[in-house]
Amino acid sequence: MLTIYSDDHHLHHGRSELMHGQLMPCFEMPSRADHVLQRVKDRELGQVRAPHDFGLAPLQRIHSADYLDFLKGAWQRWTTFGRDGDLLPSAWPARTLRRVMPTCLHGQLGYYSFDGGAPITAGTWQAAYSAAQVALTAQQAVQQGARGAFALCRPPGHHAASDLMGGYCYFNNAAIAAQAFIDQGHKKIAILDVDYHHGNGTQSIFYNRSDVLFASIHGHPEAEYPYFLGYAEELGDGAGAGYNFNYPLPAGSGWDTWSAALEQACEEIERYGADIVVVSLGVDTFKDDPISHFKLDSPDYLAMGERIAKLGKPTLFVMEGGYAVKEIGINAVNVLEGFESAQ
Ligand code: SP5
Ligand code: ZN
Repeated sequence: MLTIYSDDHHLHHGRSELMHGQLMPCFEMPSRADHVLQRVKDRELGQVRAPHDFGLAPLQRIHSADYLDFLKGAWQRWTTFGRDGDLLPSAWPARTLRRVMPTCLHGQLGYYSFDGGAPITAGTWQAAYSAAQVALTAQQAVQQGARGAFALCRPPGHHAASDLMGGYCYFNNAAIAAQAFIDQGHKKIAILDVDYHHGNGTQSIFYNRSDVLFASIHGHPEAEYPYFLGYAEELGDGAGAGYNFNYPLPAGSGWDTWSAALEQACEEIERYGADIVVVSLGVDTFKDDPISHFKLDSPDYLAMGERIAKLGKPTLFVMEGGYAVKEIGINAVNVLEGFESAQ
C-alpha cells in the first residue's frame, strides 16, 4: 500500500496540555508519526511518497474562509505581543454568552476553538496545511484506482469542524479528502471513524448531508471526551437524516464489544452502498493508551483491517489519534496489513 507522508509535521510541536490539574507535555507529539513511518518501512508496506500541493481550494470546501485566515495569521499576531510560547485559548462562547466576533487575538481564538487542546505554535499552520495535502495526495491515489492508500497525517483532524479547532486538530483531513471524492464525481462516501474519541468535527460537517455517511465507534461521551457529541441518538438531520451512526461504548471495552460495533457500522456502510470508504484511523483504542480506556490489543488491529477489507471498496486510511507512542506504528500498520491480507 502506498503511504503519503510529509516531514512538515515536525513543525508542529505543542508544549503542554492541561490534564489532572497539571500542565503536561502534549500527548500529540511528533514522534507519533515518526514511529508510524518507521513501522511502514520496517514492514515494507509499500512506497512512501511526499504530498503534492493542491493549494487551499480543497480546504476551503470544508473550512470557512474566515477560519482559514485566522489560523494563517494567528502566530504572527501573537509574536507582535512579544510572545513566543504556545498560543492557547482560555474562554469560549458557551451558554448565556453571545457568539460575537471580538477584535482581539484571544477573543477570536476562543471563537474559533472548542477546547484548550489545540495549541498554535510557529509551525502549526504549515504542519496542518501539509497534513491536509497528505490526505489529498492519498485521496488522489485512490481516485486513480488504488485499492487502498495511507495518509500518514499529523496533526490529526477529526475533531476539527468547519470553523473550530480542538482536540489536537486544526483541519479535518478526512473530511477534506471525502469532499474531494465528491467533487471528483463520486456520489456516496462513507467515513468510518475508529479513533477512541468521537469525531465530532466530521459529524458536524456532514450532519445535514446524505452524500457522506458518518459512522463512529468511540468512548461514550457521557464519560469521555469530547463529551458534547457522539450519542447514539444523533442520526443526522434534514437531508442527512439516517446517514449518521454513533456507537458509543463503555470504558473497558475490548475487542468482543468493539468488533460487534464495527460489524454494525460495516453493515450500515454496506446498506448505504458507498463508492469509497474513508477510515479515520485512530489507534488510541489500544489497551495501553495513556489517555483512553478501551482494551484492544495489537493483533486486534489486523482483524480490524480484515473486516474493513471485506467491505470490498477502495479505501483511504487517514491517520488520527493514538498516544501509546511505542506501539502506535505496530497498531496502525497492523490495520493496513490486515486490510491488504484480506480480499
Ligand atoms: C485526535 C485525538 O485523538 N484527540 C484526542 C483529544 C483528547 N483530548 C482530551 C483528553 C482528555 C483526557 N482525559 C483523560 C482522563 C484520564 N483519566
Ligand atoms: Zn482520539
